[in-house]
Amino acid sequence: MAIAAPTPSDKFTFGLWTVGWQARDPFGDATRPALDPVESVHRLAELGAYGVTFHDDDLIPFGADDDDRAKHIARFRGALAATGMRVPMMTTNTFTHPVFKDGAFTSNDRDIRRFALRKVLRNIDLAADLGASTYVFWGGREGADIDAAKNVGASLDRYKEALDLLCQYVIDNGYDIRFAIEPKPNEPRGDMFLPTIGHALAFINELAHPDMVGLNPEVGHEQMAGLNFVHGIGQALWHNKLFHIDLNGQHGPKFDQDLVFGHGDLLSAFFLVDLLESSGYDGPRHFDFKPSRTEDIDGVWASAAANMRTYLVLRQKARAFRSDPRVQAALVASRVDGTVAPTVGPGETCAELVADVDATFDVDAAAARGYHYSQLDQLAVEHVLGTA
Ligand code: GLT
Ligand code: MN
Ligand code: MN
Repeated sequence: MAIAAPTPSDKFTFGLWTVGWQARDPFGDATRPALDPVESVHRLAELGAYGVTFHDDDLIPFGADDDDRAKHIARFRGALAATGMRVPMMTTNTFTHPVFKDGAFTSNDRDIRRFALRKVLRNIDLAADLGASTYVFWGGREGADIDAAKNVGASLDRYKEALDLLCQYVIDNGYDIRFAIEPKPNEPRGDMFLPTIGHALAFINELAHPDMVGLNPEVGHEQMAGLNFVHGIGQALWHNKLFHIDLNGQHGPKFDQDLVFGHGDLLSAFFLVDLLESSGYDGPRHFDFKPSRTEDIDGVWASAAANMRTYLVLRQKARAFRSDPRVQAALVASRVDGTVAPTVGPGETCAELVADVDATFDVDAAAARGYHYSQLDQLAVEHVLGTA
């Protein structure tokens, strides 16, 4: 099937840290040279992306003086202006420098927590300046490797304190920015705070400005915990908390693979695109992948393009799936729309419900009836395989 090339209207974005990953891992050195962010902006624009995202340190080396900082920002602005690329999301690196080895907002060291807040505040000013409307918090080092190391309740108090303060800062400055928490169960810490979509949603409800804080869920992070990402996104949407999304691929519970989108659980990727495209979510389709350590620099750009192409292929397949009359009949046979009707009638009381001896309801027949989900799933598989 013919798949159109990506265009900015598809809203595909990439972190500078994705294509820029030099492929250092815990056991081996970098396999690729450093990439100039200006080059990344140009190359991604040529490939049809809408924009880039970045951590402060991806653009401005940690500890740079004011002159240096201004120069990096000016060059980067030049690349944005030359290409029309946008910066819809920004974030802070509070995990690489050794000062953050025990966390940032939740470090046991108060001075480090204060330093982390200053680092974030400064970068939020830049985010507002560059027009980023989403600011992400991935708590890379927020957590522990040893249970005795943390007072979990107090740590969550400090996490909340940080987010409440930052929300107030955004309000006081009149910035058009919302925050998005990115959950992850583990890695680099053995156990991280706010490990899943569910934990983060519950935490957001305890904040001073819950309306300003949502989620940036990542495919692989939920799948590392054995969770169903499509259901996680379904629930995030239900709470109106899907502020942003990190698309990539993962093969089940193991280290965070950050594969190209669709290169892990393909059927889940298909249903994810199906859901996103019908949900009204109109934010960026943000790829947070790591080009394999075995790729050279050409392979970096080829795999960046692969993310977008896979998304577009799946988008087309999802549309074909939904408009296939056999799928529509199978959905009826499976009674998927059955949950749309409220279970209890308007104004019906519990007493009325209990008293209702519905002569038409045959418990044995209802128990025996099949739901035909297998034929529905087979149709999805055939659509993905291109044999439907
Ligand atoms: C880091 C992490 C990602 C986060 C990034 C944002 S940084 O690469 O693995 O999942 O989205 O802080
Ligand atoms: Mn990841
Ligand atoms: Mn991510």
